[in-house]
Amino acid sequence: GFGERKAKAERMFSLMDGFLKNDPFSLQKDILHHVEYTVARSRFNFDDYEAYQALSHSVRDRLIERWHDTHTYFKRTKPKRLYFLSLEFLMGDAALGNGGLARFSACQMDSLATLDYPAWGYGLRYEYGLFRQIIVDGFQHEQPDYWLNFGNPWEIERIHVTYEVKFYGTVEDVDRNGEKHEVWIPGETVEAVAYDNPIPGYGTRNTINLRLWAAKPSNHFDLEAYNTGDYINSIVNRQRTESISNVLYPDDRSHQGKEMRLKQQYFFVSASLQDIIRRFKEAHNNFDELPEKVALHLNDTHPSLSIAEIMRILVDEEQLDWNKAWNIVCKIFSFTTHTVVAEGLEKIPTDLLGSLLPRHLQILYKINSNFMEELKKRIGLDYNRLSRMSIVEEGAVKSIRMANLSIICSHTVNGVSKLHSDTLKMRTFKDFYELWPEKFQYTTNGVTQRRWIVVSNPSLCALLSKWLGTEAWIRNADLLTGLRDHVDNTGFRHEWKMVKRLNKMRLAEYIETMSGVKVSLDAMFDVQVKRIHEYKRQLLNIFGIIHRYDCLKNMDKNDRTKVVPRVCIIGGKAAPGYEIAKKIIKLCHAVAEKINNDADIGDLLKLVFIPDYNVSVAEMVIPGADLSQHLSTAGHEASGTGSMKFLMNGCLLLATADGSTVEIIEEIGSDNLFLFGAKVQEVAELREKGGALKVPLQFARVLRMVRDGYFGDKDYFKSLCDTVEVGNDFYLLGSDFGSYLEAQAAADKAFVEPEKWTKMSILSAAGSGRFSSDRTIREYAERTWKIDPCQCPF
Ligand code: GL9
Repeated sequence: GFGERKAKAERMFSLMDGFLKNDPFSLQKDILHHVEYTVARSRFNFDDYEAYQALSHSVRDRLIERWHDTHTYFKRTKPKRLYFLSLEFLMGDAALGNGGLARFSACQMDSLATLDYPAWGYGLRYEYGLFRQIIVDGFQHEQPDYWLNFGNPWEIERIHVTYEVKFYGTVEDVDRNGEKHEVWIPGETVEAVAYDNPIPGYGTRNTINLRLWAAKPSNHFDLEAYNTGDYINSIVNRQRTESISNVLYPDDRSHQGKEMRLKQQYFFVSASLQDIIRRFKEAHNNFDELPEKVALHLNDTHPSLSIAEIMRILVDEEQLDWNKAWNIVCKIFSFTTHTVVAEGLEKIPTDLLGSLLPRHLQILYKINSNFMEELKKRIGLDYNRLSRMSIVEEGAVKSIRMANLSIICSHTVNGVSKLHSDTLKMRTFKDFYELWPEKFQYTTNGVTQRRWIVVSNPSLCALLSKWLGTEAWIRNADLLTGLRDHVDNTGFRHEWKMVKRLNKMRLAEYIETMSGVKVSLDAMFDVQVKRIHEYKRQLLNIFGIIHRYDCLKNMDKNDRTKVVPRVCIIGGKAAPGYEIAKKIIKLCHAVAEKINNDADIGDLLKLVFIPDYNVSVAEMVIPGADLSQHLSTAGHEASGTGSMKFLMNGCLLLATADGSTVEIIEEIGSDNLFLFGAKVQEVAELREKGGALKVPLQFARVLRMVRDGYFGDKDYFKSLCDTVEVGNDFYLLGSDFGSYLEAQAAADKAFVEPEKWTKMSILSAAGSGRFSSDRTIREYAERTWKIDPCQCPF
């Protein structure tokens, strides 16, 4: 009874001596304890790394305690839970993701915990995270990131939370109460082990879980192989199964139809759903309540095999009637798509799927044929439209369209910005929008101010709290608008400038150690950091720099004194197989080599490529930037989240009207950023003009310089130059160049008026509140997931 439980709890509590304490003395005691008993070094003799280990174990203990309390509370109160399914999480030290999509997942976990939502994240524990980029002679080389080498104190290995995941095999008919049923007889079994990563909320005891799966060989031995004496080969085969969760695929936005990638996806989906269903069944004895208790979120199409898997579980294992199962399933999934172009959407060849997951392929066919029947009733026999909307793509390689599957089965389809969502409705998924307009929503992305201000910019953090008179903005970023009240206060502006200067100093030191280039703190720090992609137009930036260099060279010595000095900083990784992106990196180095060693130029212009751009580097670079560039051809960047981090840190944006920038303008006003380039509705027309397009002379001149070998490696850069030649310039660098240079000139002009610049900087940060992932998560929770906060008491 209750009294008994209470007495037991009290006794436990007295034994525990209450919760772990957070005062310095208690922490010191704990750290020493862990030095001796966890790290197994003497308290009188340990090095820095061992001190770090002991410290992290002391923090970890506190996280575990909160984790337990939170989950006990969730279990007791039985709220509807959100399961956030993502193949990528870019947490920081653990680089288990590629770029924006993965970092956004990490920011969302932070907000889910902080806002007390009963949520779990599920992902894969890749042993090799995103490759490390090293630059040799200006070329990118990839090195493995074996991040687990020195152990990972932030995870908890759950050796008892394991599930079998099956692959291959055949589908056979079985008789069940006189009815014929299909069941899967799998051929290979792999075991999934859970690794839990506690995610603490800020200003709450709630600590949620990010559960990552690792593969290990199953204990189900292949008896035959062992008996036939092929012992060694059996062991080797067993070890091969471990490789499923070994390595993260480093290609953003392109799918390759590789078997291992499909295996990873199913491995992830199967383990996560077994875990979720087990938890649901602990508290319920039928599935009617599933939609009231469980929300499953598909972070892009990567986990969309979940749909087929849950149908298989409900129909084949739980023996629900197909229609009943389908009705339940259609109420639990929501889906966010992070891409723009139809070519970027995931497709799985049916022969690959059929061999790896034969039963799932059957299920997908059945889902599709039911959908096609329903569709014919709604739209008639419009065969073109039917074939566009089909889950199955006929053609040279018959394949499954994961986006169509996700849309059909989800109650909500989310875009990541207003502009992106319009593109989805009008272009990419037009057919579906016309069928189900109510399914289509947008929830603009956001980033967490806890990491992107509090952790990475402590001086700004202190300044904000001082002038806002409260730390409440850390949980409520809308309060940042309060900065507008102080924008005319010279004392405030002075402190604001000092903070920026301090961060520039920190960044300058980093640049010097990384690249040996000494930079002037009086120069404008101009930054473009993100994955290297043609559509993000790092090449436009480099061409702008070449143009600036060319102008300086041709300028009268006296006129040079009027030029605003710049430190141009570029960073980002290219997908290993993306040749053009790799050439952009090489060109950046070639141009830097020339400019930085030109005594004529001195501090007026510097170009540095920061190698191995990652979360830690971002924490250093973003607070130190004066200007940041977001140059995607309008209509190509679904949202963009880097810009939001710069904005929060009082960095001015130079950007196209693409993705979330459109909404940033709504918040800060077009006077407070440097906008340029073709608008999204102009892009198609410009492309049609092709060879007849007008391109400024300066662009032609810069292109000629690169072509003629002014920066060396003439032959190597030829194919790169070809991509922007008139008539072939898909991303419209040429036609946007004039407008780009004007925006750059406007930035220079503003920079020489420090008071004006500082005001723009303050107003940027003041308008960044909407781009907190707290707002994003609250919108998702209320509109899409329909979940309520569930705050653990104490
Ligand atoms: C992306 C989009 O390209 C970005 O515009 C968007 O901000 C993020 C998050 O929604 O998602 N989609 C995508 O595949 N990537 C994105 O950054 N790429 C990587 O994650 C590398």
